[in-house]
Amino acid sequence: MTYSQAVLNGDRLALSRLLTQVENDEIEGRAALIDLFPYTGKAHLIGVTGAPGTGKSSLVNQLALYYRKTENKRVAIVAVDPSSPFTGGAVLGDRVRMRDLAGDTGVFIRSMATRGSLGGLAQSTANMAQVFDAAGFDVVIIETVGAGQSEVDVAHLAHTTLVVEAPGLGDEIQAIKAGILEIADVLVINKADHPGVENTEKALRSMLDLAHPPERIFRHHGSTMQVAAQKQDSSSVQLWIPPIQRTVATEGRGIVELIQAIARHVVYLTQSGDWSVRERARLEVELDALIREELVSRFRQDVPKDQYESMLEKITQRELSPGEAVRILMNGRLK
Ligand SMILES: Nc1nc2c(ncn2[C@@H]2O[C@H](COP(=O)(O)OP(=O)(O)OP(=O)(O)O)[C@@H](O)[C@H]2O)c(=O)[nH]1
Ligand SMILES: [Mg+2]
Repeated sequence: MTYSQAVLNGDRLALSRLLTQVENDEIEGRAALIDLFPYTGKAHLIGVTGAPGTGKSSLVNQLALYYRKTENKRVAIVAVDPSSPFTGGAVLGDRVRMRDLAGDTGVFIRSMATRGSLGGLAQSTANMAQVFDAAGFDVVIIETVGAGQSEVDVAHLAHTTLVVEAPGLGDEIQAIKAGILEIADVLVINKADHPGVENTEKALRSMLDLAHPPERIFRHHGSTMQVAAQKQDSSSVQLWIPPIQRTVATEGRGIVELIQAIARHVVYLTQSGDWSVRERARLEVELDALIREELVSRFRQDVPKDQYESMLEKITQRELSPGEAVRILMNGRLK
């Protein structure tokens, strides 16, 4: 039996091995993704991002517990951040709390061993999410540290992105810098037991007011796509304004309300058609990436290395422009 079949049958060991193959972009992993693709498209992908130490892992832990215990959903967690408690590098308190989930076969926790494998961090995360989706996990939670473009890319995989802030970290400013507010579907002020919650909420609210023009801009791989915020013919579909939820992850406070906010977002996505828009954008990114990769590899096979090198030399000497060189090389290839 292949790993894909075993994964579809619920074999956890096979799942674990397949995830490694997929993460390392091995041939077997690629083949499995093709086998599994027809079984994907059902899971709800939830991205959890935010500055280091805001309590993302603690929150993910609480969300997973709630989905398991109250909604009986199967939950997969992908921790992209290497410093995450899920990788085992955490303080004792965090590891102890992870025991709530240990031994539960409805939960699968996986951390990314490398930052940015061959296909890029976002792509390998997307591939892992596809495997979990096919394996029948209802919810796939992806934790990343919101620090740069790669995290924003990862967030774009998700149907629902939570941006986690904490009072008193000056992270209002960080949020703007990283453009992270733009990707938030739900804003979470965790550590609401700390002083300064009011200020953080006020700052976020005023930024939200600024950030919500009448139409929404959906960005992916450099191009910008305008998505009508409201369907012309349907007055019942409202524009989604990210709610601000307060939580104390360590005590489980605010979790039910956060879960409800996420559920409302799913309803919004479905009714507005945004769910399909996001699916399509994500699959388009994947398709384009694979096409690009395939074209480059065919090109490298067809064009001898010395020919390529001599072209490069001519370009360096300003005898040829890169544009002309491409035309010559491509024509040579196609004839
Ligand atoms: N007081 C308080 N502490 C919290 C809360 N949530 C998390 N913490 C603590 O904050 C620390 C960081 O929590 P994590 O869940 O590891 O935060 P993180 O955002 O995943 O951290 P990185 O993955 O390293 O970026 C831990 O010591 C938690 O126990 C909270 O709501 N209140
Ligand atoms: Mg973490």
